[in-house]
Amino acid sequence: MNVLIERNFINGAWDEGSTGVSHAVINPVTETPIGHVPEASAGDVDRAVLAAIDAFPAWSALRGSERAVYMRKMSAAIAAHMDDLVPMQMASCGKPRAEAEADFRGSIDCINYFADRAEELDARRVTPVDYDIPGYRSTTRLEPMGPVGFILPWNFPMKICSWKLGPALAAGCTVVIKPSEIAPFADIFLGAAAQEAGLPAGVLNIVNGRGAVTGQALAEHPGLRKISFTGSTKTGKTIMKAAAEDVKNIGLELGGKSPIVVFEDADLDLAASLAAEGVFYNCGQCCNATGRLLVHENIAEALAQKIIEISQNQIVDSPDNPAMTIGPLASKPQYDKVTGYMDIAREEGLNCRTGGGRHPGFNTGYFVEPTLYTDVPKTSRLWQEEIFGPVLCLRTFKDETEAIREANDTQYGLAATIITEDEERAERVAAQLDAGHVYTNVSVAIPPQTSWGGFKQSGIGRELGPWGLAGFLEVKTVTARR
Ligand code: TXE
Repeated sequence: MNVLIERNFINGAWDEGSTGVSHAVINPVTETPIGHVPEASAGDVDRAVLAAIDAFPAWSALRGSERAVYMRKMSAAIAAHMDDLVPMQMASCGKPRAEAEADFRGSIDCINYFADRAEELDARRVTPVDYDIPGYRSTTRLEPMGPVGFILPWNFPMKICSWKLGPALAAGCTVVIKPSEIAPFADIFLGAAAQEAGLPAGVLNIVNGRGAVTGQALAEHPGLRKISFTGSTKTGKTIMKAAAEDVKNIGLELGGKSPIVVFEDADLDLAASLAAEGVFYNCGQCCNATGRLLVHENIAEALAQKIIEISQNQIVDSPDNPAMTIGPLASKPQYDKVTGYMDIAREEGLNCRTGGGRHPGFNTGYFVEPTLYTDVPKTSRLWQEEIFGPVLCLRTFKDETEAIREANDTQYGLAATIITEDEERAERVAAQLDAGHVYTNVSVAIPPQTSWGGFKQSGIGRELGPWGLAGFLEVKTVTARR
């Protein structure tokens, strides 16, 4: 099967769209197209939403255990095509093989996790309310929200889609998906997975296109009851305004500028390896990238030296090289953004300890050097803003109070990492950090059983775990005379 499908998927069928216009999807290593996808118009979005509306009554009337069967068939279809999907994802995102595989494995795990939740929902769907008011009795019903829309990013196309798709299908919602125009093919494959699973027509629909047209049409469509979005804070605000028009529910998983806080008692090798991984994984294009390194002043230089060594040992190359550890940035806009911050660093006179520019080994491709800046002033744009590249900024602190204050001194609040050998301190600090997920002495894994989402301008709502499912359910209480 060709997993690179250049179509929309509407009402169970592949669809060319009505505009006759398409755009190229670019390989970030070669800067040449790997395929094209149609630009869906507002009319095409409307057809997809109407299909989701039509499919909703029958899909939501199924038992959760019946929906779970379809969901498991979908995750099996993804697993069955991994050999083709992984190279396609490496070519469209520039990901190392292991990271591309992890995107699909994470997706399979997540869909299966929510298939289990769909089964459990049958017993939880209607529950009596425990109260004693003479003459009254109440029950609480959990109802699916309705047809919903997803607007997706390009950094983990499959996993992030599944964080929304798993709970939505489990709850009984039907969906319209708009993949990112930068890396759409993994998400478009979900149409093929839906066909292989025998999913009823209209339960899952896919419309391709750019944000300002296709995404905006989806966010504004009055037929949807929720928009679940992952992307930039700026676009999240635009979607929030569009959704306000008819008071849609929203789930926003937005950017971050997450701190990694290293205390004086830390295991320095562990700290260096987690700090490097925190900004080099996926070439730094992670919403939870720990780009702000806060280190106790007594160990800052020793830690910086270790990070410089790790940075210089990275193998920056095309994913075709099995030994590579860091690929290119995923797109030209992202390359321009990251190298733009490196230009700002030069203008601000930042102390660049390694890297700091385009990678000199390549004439084509969006390759940049793994980079470390130290003594970065708090006022620097590199300290304040999400870079979304392999760029680490370091500042020092004197004591725990200062570390917590500096870690929280940001508009974002998605994730945070603490490195210390003192478990009591780790718990005390974790409780005081403004972040949706705090890690202590470990890599930033996101199992589907946990929660994902941010404080402050990192978003609204939580994905994954029971909270993810709750995000696609309405609560209805029915009160009657006893
Ligand atoms: O994001 P956008 P971009 C951050 C990261 C990155 C920056 C820009 O800092 O450098 O965002 O990336 C759709 N109405 N993150 O430009 O614009 C768009 O088509 C409706 C963080 O890719 O947010 C795509 O499908 N939709 C992040 C999706 O929004 C619109 C992941 C994301 O695009 C729209 C990615 C509109 N007006 C980027 N405009 C994370 N949280 O993981 C755009 N879109």
